[in-house]
Amino acid sequence: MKHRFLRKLFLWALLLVFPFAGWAQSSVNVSPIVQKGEKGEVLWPQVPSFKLMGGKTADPAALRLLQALVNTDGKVRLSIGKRGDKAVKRYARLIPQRSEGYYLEISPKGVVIAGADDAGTYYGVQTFAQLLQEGCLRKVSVTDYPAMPDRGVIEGYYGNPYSHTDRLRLFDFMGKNKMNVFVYGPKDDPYHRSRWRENYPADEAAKMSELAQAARRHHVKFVWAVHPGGDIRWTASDYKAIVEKCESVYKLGVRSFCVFFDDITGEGTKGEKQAELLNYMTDNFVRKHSDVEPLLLCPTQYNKSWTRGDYLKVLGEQMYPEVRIMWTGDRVIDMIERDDMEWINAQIGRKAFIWLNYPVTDYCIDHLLMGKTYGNGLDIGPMVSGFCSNPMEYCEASKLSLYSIADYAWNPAAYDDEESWQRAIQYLMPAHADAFRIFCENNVDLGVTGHGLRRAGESPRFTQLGPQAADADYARVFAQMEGAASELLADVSQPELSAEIRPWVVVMQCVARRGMQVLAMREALRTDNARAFVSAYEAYDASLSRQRNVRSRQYDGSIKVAAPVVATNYVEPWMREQVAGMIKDYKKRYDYRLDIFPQQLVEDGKYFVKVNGQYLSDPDYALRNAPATLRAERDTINPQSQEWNIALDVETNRYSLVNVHANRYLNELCRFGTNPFSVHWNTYVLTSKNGRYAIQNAENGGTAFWTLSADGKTLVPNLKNPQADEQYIFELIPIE
Ligand code: 14T
Repeated sequence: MKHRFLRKLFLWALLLVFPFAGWAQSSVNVSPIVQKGEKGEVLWPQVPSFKLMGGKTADPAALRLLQALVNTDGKVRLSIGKRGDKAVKRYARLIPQRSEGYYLEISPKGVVIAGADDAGTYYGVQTFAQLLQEGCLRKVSVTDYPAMPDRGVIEGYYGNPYSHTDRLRLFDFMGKNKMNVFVYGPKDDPYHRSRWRENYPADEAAKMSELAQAARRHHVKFVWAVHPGGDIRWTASDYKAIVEKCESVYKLGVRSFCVFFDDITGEGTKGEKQAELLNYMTDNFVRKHSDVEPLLLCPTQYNKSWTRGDYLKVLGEQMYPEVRIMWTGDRVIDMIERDDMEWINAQIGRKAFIWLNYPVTDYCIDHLLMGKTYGNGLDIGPMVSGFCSNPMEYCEASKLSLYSIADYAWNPAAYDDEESWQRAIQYLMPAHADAFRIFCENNVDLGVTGHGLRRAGESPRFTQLGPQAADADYARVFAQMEGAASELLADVSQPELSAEIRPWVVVMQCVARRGMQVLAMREALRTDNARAFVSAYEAYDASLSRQRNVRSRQYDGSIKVAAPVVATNYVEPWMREQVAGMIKDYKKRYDYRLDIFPQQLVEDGKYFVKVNGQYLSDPDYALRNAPATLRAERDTINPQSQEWNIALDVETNRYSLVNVHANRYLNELCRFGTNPFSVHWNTYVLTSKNGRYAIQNAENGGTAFWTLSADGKTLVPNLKNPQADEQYIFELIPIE
């Protein structure tokens, strides 16, 4: 009672301050942001009961949703329908001439929800649903429509496919966020790819048909994709098999289809054959049904860096114009800009359908991508035929990005990545938004990968500390992190999301605790307390071990098991550097318990590295990607080009080799790396025998030993991995 009174009082107070507030996102968040809207005073402090007009003719999905939202046994008029329906006839001129658009009005006369079509009516109700969350009804008028025709999700990653409930929940989410297409193409569904010729077994067929139905209830087009390129031979029987497979999926209730030719080699990659197949399917399947949509194609050359020959032109010229073609941008993983669209659309003679490889993590599975969705052009709406996201195999966590992608694709001109991200956080974890925000802030960048995508802005509270910060400031940041982790671990409000992120939350807790121990170690050195230092280091190490044992999706038959990492861009390297430096310092000053630190085969320092009596050198530091070179003579002009800093990385307990002259490091290919240094690739295992050393790659870099090239002039990783015994070829000679 008291609560309600206070809310009323608050609303009246607001009204006094803003007699007629314009469309403000502050009090009610409508997402995606509407194209045009006005919001005014409160007309009904409490949501009234309505008298429904147009219920007989309106879109069934819209009606079902509406009836779950409001009472319809009252007096306030609520007219619903689409262009041409009697109930909304008087509003015809106000309905936007855009497919999936709608006009929504709340006035003293009542509520009007008038769609340009059925989807529009449904989206009008979705907007109404969001407005109702305020608990009252304000004067409102909204004219809204999407900028991009198809907006949605492609389940197109390698890894554990979504569960049935993941997909059902996703469709609900998509409806709420006005996304209208779901492309079903999980790489690890055998009936999609490896065994594409076979029909789904009964139990899976039943689920597929339930999915098609469920998608419809949320105005989501369910597009079933087939991936035949691995073994297709373009024979008459292949053509027949593909149409038969589509017919069998059609019988399950699916009405939209797609063919993927990505990530294949050989026969399947031929453009003219792919075009011929898609035309054949159009003639012999799509056009045989009145209710099947034009096909969609994912080409083999689906990004600019992979284009060669006339492949795209052939598709553009030979394939029926109604077949849409997918595109990931300049690279496999890329954000999309105006120039990219101009280029690809000219190639294929139609508007490309964007397959955005974000927030997919099948190539960096230890990371969760929870940062802002930024980098896509705000002006490409008219140039795309669709915009879909390939998400993470973590369906709930992916919704953080999907929320913003929905916002962007509906209304790119109004899109603000920061603001949209803040709303997404609130939407997904309303009960723990602050804790969840801290979690997201620390799961942003993905590190060095072959694809090159990086995401900026990780761990902002940490990076804002700057060089002048006191330990107390650091302590506050780590305490916040630890507090957020504990709060999220105890969450019961969002069980599905919490279960998915849990392994990363545990890791964040460990990271926060390690951070605190780093500060304790600093304090111990300052106060000359060896015992305190040792116990802080032991606590640090215990958290590190706990963190390293965390796994996600570790069960029998799991396709991808993750070893979660968090805050890898700034916090982790800082801790590593701090701890390494402090251990060095400690060893100089104390003898107490030296056994607890990582044992060093080679002390950190400057060395000559010799093989066969020759000096390992960096003779030309201007040469990018140059191989590590052996020189018989000492370099008298640049002596430092033959000096190496060898250092133990305490995190991985492996060694890095950095040339003193130009600070270039040797990578896993025994070359001077051009990518940023990464401990996961560029630290090596050193072992010794009779005073000689072997150097071996590890982790992401593989297991090859470093050996002499055939001409004896450079080093090369030996991929055949012979006995370690033969690899003790290095002499390490300390300098000074
Ligand atoms: F079809 C494409 F648009 C596409 O992106 N295909 C795959 C996709 O299933 C995967 O999720 C995505 C991200 O890893 O990239 C494509 O897969 C690749 C790309 C590569 F460059 C697989 C191996 C690669 F080397």
